[in-house]
Amino acid sequence: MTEQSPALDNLLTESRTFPPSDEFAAKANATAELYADADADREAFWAKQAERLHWDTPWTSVLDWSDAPFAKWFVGGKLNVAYNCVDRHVEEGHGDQVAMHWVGEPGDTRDITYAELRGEVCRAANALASLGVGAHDRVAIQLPMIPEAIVAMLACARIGALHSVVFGGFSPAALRSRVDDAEAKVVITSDGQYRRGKAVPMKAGVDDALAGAESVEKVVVVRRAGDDLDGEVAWTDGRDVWWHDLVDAQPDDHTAEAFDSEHPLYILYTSGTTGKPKGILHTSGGYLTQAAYTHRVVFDHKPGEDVYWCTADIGWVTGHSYIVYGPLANRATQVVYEGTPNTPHEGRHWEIVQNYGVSIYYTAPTLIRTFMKWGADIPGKYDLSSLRVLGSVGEPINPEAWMWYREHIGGDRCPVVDTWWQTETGAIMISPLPGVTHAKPGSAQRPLPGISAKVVDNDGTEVPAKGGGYLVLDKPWPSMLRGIWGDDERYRDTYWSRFAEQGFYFAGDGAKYDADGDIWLLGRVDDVMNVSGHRISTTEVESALVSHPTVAEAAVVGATDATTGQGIVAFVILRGGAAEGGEGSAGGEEAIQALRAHVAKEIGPIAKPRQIMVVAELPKTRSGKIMRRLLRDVAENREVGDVTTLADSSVMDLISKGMKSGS
Ligand code: 6R9
Repeated sequence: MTEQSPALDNLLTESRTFPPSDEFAAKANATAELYADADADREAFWAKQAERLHWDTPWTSVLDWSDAPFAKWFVGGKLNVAYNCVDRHVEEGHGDQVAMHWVGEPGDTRDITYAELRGEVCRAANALASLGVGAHDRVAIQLPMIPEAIVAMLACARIGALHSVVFGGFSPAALRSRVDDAEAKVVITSDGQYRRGKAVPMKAGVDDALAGAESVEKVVVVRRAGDDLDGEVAWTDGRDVWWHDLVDAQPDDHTAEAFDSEHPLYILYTSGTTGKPKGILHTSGGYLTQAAYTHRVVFDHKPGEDVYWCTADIGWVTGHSYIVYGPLANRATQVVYEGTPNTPHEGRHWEIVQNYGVSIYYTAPTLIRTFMKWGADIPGKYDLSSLRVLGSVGEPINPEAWMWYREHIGGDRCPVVDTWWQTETGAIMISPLPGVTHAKPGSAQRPLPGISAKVVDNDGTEVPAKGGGYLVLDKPWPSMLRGIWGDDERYRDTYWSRFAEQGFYFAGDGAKYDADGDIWLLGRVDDVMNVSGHRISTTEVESALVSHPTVAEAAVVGATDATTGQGIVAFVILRGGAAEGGEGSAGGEEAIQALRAHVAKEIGPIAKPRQIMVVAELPKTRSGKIMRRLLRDVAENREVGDVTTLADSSVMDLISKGMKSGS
């Protein structure tokens, strides 16, 4: 973070707006009155949202903030999170409703009803209890996107144990550091997983990770890849147990104990670009309240009518809040897909939307830009008329990608909701409300009813309309993190020290207001470049590049520059056909000059990239965030740093090679 004035040049000039149709607005879950209700009495507003859940014991007060920044919500209340997500719906007569249309990558499928899910979760809860897992114990889960992953999470919640889900593709070292930090007693994994049409081992990596891990007593192994794997699955007798041997034999009833509203629910480690990963801690009542509320109003979800699909992995917070807790608390019927979007073909997602009649689709900008790269003719081959709401999360969405999404996926009729939130916030914080908001491509717009956020300058003073600065959350919210596992000091330091005087939560994102007071997210504050004293966000230059017809995706970094402080270096992927220049080639000097001129025209000459590299892939984490830190290493001719959290670590080799030989 630089110490200079955070006033960002107001570079974007997006003026298109998309009001909701009367028909959508008439039936929408959200109404404009929600904002007024929440403003009139925030706590009463949140109490009303919490009342949609089943509480065994009612709370005595809504919020206790006396020990800030450690919040307590729905103080004294007791509930069981898994009961709320599963049993409740069965008891209310919806046992036969499909909870999950699961689609495996190789084409196998399973439909699981709420009654079946209850049986599975109860068996798994009994199984964990039989291994000696009880309330407050930690269970690490590293699984592919299979039903057992969701069942395992709910089984933990049911018995009051904390889950710590680790991405299926994370390295043994990453798994080990998370297991050690949380002192996990049990690890749940699978023999293997399907990835791009191939069965690849998983248990082998877990074995490597766990060598000498003292806290781990048992490893439970789901058989997923079976005979498709080459060779036997190594087994540690006494420690390892097959899921089917352990779980299938258990009774399918289990009495769910009610836990305190502040009982810990899970730990989720943020990818931690540097240093030790942070174990973000979430608790029960407030978290479930906000996950369910946001899922209902932001996606306009109607139980029994909609088919909902969030394409995230459960290893990411989006999978926790918008595959597991929010949708299940709201009795959703959802699609859960195991595989990659281009296996076996680039129309896989649209084929699934068509087959299951998906009506709500929630994904990340990186995937939308990938779809753009593949071309609009691919979704054009499928019937997407069932869709009615589209969501985006994870990064700022470029107006160009937003428009493409609305037009080619949403048929120009579906509202697009750009949802800003973080692992730490637990649930959506800033987003349009479909049926209410006049949407603007590229803007997350306003804090949700019940949520308060501001854009402030270095001193914590709110900036005026059209001003830029830092995004802060100035009031506690129900699903906020309750700390960093085992490190209260780091919690205070990281989030609460920057604006300690004002008591603001520092989100680490740059943002600005437009003339209407709507919020535009500009990426992490360390993604803000300083070129000759002008603060230019990487997002804005990326958006300008992506708005050029030849560019599918762009990543921009600031590289140290002797004259300008920082110089803008862009890495671009060209759209199908335009990419003929090939990996590392200049993609044609003329084409590059045209792109530089285009950025100058869109933003101003100051934003013209010093250098543009045409590449085939960009380095991304598994949640789809571009790791600009690595691109900065390349741009500054340094040894490329730690690549362990990349989805595909070979990408960096290709880019570095191209940089040396190319442009
Ligand atoms: C849910 C999730 C959090 C960071 C956050 C911000 C970026 C997420 C965004 C967005 C602009 C959006 N981010 N959603 N930026 N517009 N709609 O992504 O959690 O993995 O913890 O990342 O992601 O920079 O600070 P997490």
